[in-house]
Amino acid sequence: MNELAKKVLAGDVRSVARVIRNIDDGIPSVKDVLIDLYPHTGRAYVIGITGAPGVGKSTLVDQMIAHLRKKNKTVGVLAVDPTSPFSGGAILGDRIRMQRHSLDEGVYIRSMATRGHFGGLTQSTRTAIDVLDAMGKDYILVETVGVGQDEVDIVKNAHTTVIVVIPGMGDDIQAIKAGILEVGDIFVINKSDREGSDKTLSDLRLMISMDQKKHDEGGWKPEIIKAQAIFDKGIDDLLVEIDKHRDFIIKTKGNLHSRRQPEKVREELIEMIKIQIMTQIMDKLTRTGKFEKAVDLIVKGKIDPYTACENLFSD
Ligand SMILES: Nc1nc2c(ncn2[C@@H]2O[C@H](COP(=O)(O)OP(=O)(O)O)[C@@H](O)[C@H]2O)c(=O)[nH]1
Ligand SMILES: [Mg+2]
Repeated sequence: MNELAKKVLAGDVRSVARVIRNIDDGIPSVKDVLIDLYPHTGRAYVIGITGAPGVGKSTLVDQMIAHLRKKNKTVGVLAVDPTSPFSGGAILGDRIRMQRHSLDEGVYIRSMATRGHFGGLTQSTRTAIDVLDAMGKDYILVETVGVGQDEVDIVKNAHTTVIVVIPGMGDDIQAIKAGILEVGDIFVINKSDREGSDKTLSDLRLMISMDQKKHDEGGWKPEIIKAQAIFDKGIDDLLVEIDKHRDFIIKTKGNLHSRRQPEKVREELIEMIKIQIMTQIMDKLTRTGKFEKAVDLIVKGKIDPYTACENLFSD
């Protein structure tokens, strides 16, 4: 077995950090580690926490860690920021918010930001989840910022997706309707110490009921929870609801191996094939200088991009 993989399985945090950094940087040799880790994955329960910047996701995650640790559960955290190409301010804030757990051996916190390699953040997050899973964490909390397809794709890796909103986000609630409503298993109205949480509650209820199709078919009916993360309120309710959702998955799917369902496997494999093809072809085209030559010809108006692209494949 790969030495690094052995250390990850033994829970060595420095090795885990190294592997995740290699994933983040798109270092090809990390694959050997992942192959050895794969048989040890599928045990952790993955929770996605998403919502606009500043709604209190990190504060919530920090409290969830504390509650889970009281139950003797180990926790891995990935703070993912699709909006920033480098580990920027948001992620720094996440780290600070969860600082009190940094010396706890039962907690492992990492941030991830896209570095622009082909795999993209969705793929690297999924892989990082595998690493934390293999290292033996019971729960993996994935915090993501930003609203959009990236975020939706990232939370697709979770067993339970928690969407965090705050009171008075009328328009924003309309905005989340677009893509993210259907991936929300639980909604948290955080900062409910502020005015307007009842209005937000009824707005959300309405939106969820309009999405009724899902529950008519015996699907999961998303719950809405009021919370005040900084005052440690609503966290127990949230964890109870997460447990309920977990039971629901087991009841309807038979197990928690969502990643071993044909539909998921297909999706994941296609993603990997895309990356592989892209990497190989781009590698060759840049090495031989053909890519830059094509760029140059297009820029000079000597060829159109359609023909140029075809030419790159034909010889
Ligand atoms: N009033 C109030 N403020 C909160 C609550 N939860 C978090 N905050 C504050 O909201 C700000 C942003 O929190 P943070 O967790 O970094 O949000 P994130 O960007 O979603 O991760 C911080 O100043 C928190 O102290 C809450 O329940 N009530
Ligand atoms: Mg945060």
